[in-house]
Amino acid sequence: MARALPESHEVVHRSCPLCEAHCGVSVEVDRTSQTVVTIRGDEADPRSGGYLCPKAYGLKGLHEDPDRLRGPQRRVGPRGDPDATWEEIGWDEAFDLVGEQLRAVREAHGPNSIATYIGNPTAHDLGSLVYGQVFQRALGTKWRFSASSVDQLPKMMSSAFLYGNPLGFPVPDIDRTDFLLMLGANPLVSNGSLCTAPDFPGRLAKLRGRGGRLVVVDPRRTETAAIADEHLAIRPGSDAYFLFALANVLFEEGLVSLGPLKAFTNGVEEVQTLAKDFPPEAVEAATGIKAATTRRIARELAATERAVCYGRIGTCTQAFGTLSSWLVDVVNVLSGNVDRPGGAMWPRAASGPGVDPPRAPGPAPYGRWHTHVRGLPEFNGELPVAALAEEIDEAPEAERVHAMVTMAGNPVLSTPNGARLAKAFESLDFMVSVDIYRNETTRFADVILPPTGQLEHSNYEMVFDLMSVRHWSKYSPRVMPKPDDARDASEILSELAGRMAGVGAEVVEQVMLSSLLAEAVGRPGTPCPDVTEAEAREKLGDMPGTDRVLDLLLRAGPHGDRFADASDGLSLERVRAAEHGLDLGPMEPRLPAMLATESGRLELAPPVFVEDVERLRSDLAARSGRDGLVLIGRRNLRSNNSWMHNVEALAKGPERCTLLVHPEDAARLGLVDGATARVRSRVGELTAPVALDAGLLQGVVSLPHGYGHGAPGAQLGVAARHAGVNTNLLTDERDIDVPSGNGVFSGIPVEVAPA
Ligand SMILES: Nc1nc2c(c(=O)[nH]1)N[C@H]1C(S)=C(S)[C@@H](COP(=O)(O)OP(=O)(O)OC[C@H]3O[C@@H](n4cnc5c(=O)[nH]c(N)nc54)[C@H](O)[C@@H]3O)O[C@H]1N2
Ligand SMILES: Nc1nc2c(c(=O)[nH]1)N[C@H]1C(S)=C(S)[C@@H](COP(=O)(O)OP(=O)(O)OC[C@H]3O[C@@H](n4cnc5c(=O)[nH]c(N)nc54)[C@H](O)[C@@H]3O)O[C@H]1N2
Ligand code: SF4
Ligand SMILES: [Mo]
Repeated sequence: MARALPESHEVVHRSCPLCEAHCGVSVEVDRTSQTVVTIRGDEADPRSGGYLCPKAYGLKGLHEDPDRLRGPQRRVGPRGDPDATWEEIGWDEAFDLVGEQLRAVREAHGPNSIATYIGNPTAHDLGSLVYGQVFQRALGTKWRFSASSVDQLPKMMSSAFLYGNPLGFPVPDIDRTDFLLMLGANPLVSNGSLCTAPDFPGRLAKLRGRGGRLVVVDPRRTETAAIADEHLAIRPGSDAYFLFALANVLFEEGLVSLGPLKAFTNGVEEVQTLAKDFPPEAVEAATGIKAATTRRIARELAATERAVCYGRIGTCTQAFGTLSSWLVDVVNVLSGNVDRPGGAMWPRAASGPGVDPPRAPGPAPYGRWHTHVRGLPEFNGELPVAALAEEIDEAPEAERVHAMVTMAGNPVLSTPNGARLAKAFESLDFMVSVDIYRNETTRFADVILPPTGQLEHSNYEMVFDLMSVRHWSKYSPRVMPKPDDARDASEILSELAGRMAGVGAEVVEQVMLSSLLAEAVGRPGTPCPDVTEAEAREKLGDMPGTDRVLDLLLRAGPHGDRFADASDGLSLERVRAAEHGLDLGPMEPRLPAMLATESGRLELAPPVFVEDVERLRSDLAARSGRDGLVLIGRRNLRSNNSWMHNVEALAKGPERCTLLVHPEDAARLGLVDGATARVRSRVGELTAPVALDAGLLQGVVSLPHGYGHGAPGAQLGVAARHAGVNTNLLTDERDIDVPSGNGVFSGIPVEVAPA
């Protein structure tokens, strides 16, 4: 029921930037006091229809949080010294200091001695995304790290090698499918990942309502498993066996049917040969899933007209992350469920970076350089963060990382062996963090540069246009006034880029615009070959940075107006005018035109993946000898990785950082509900309160990530009172998914005992 809005109040509609769903929020603001009054779900948003999860309400607390940094800070005292103090400094002084120090390191040790780490919120912020790239280019370093290598890097590998684009993720068409086989995802809590589908729970209910089936494959009976038709409790890290077994059955029972893909797919016979080694009976002990069940699932996949297999973080952050991610695609291809409604499809991203039109065909961006210590391969321009600490504390002096830049990341809590990384940070010559908090990571910085908060600048969810289940476009306007003397991420990063390149921020802006224009207009192969750069510039006008970039991307994008006045295609103006967002229709088939592999074909059996199958095979034999406890992770509806823990409204309530233990394991270990357990792994040890969970597979324990607050030097008053422990004190930086180098969080061998 609409209530009358007080005269001084205004409602601004935007997207919630806190997870990939990007639900529409309506923020009511009192313009007299400039305060957030309420946050509601935007019922007119075509994407989310009013749905919100509890985190959205935390946007008010986040905006008001007194601990959120409002201006640059400089540490006084040695790095890592618990008694170090922090002083506020002006922006010019901060930029000068950072510029001087980074240039000094670069001059002394070369560009690769400066490492960057880009965290997850960057993906949810257009300014950080676009200008973060510009800044990294100005630094000139190849030692780039990001949260991708503790997340979806294996899926990017699969997309790059099979289809020719690391960001061309096949998206499960959950709105039209009748059979969803979901591995290693818990969207009832996470709200979905690599699949932007606001109100994921509602969409799953609809799937079941139309007679469709949901099968969840997870070591724990999760919130999602609980509403599924079937839950298969799989042993951690064994998905590749299960998926190979599905492929095996499809081949053996003559159920393979590629449909139109047959005309342009290579490697099917090779996959068939590989799958021969993994019949359901041979992998039953490793997966814990009965052979008969695996056979039935394979038949159901093949028999259901519209079916799709979807794997997420549980299939990526494990020892066989790349193989599992690849095999999800293999199963979809073999069962004829790629590129058709109800299967796995590719959206045409309204702001489509590098995907639409497809990039030029070529080899996957892989292994062009390697880390110094372990020789781990680069992928898509970045190195695996599991190797970051050793690149600082173990690499030869001439090669090592001397300075660190973090942007919207908290790797001390979110990457394997966080304790070692924290120690390594202490030994740096210089560190700067672009972040809104002084936390477990940024407390090691010499300077922290905080950008405006999400409500204080405009935004557009560019990355997630690439993985949405429908074509949507929504602009998020600035909700709250930009405080005096505050800087947006775009301003901070272009200023820093200018310092590194020895030019002014204005020049950085011009160079960036020119390079974006060169990709968009004026020559064959660009989306607007008949538009000249001068014409495009004139139409874009001279509005501030991020908005102009967005206008360009939207207009040149697949739904864009291509700079034609008569067109009703997208432009910033049009998207902005639709304050609740635009629905541009369902996904449509895009193959083979979208393929950008070297051969121009769908490469189902890339050599890097085929080679790794040997490791999988030898592990199958080794598995039978292992019977200890293994650790997995989980997420909570009121928690967001490591950084929403300072919002009281979300942090309060029962202890969430508990060690889940199966009751029978607990009895054997002498643990009871609420007791304190000591957990030990190769790299570390911690204690955590025990919570019994009969929904866990026996032999598996679970601890959430993102906790372990209360570090000296951090400024997180609320989080410190709900500190919890850092599960990444237990995860092992040596344990990686070999092809991608991705961190492993699932299946960590641990010993558990009463504390
Ligand atoms: N054991 C284990 N570890 C995991 C995972 C797991 O499942 N288990 N999950 C992994 C996954 S999927 C991810 S994505 C990573 C996340 O890893 P990270 O990206 O390293 O960590 P976050 O917790 O997302 O931290 C975000 C940081 O950004 C800051 N921040 C928030 N908003 C803004 C903003 O608007 N601008 C700027 N500049 N800074 C901002 C916060 O203060 C915080 O420092 O963690 C990974 N780590
Ligand atoms: N509330 C909330 N929402 C979030 C986040 C958050 O921190 N809190 N983080 C966001 C981020 S950055 C991401 S990447 C997404 C992730 O989104 P999801 O992929 O849905 O992540 P999780 O909820 O961690 O679910 C992963 C599931 O994998 C299971 N699992 C663990 N090991 C294995 C295994 O070996 N095999 C299989 N098959 N399953 C396994 C776990 O038990 C867990 O249920 O969530 C996003 N949404
Ligand atoms: S699911 Fe929650 S956190 Fe994610 S976008 Fe929607 S409201 Fe925000
Ligand atoms: Mo993530």
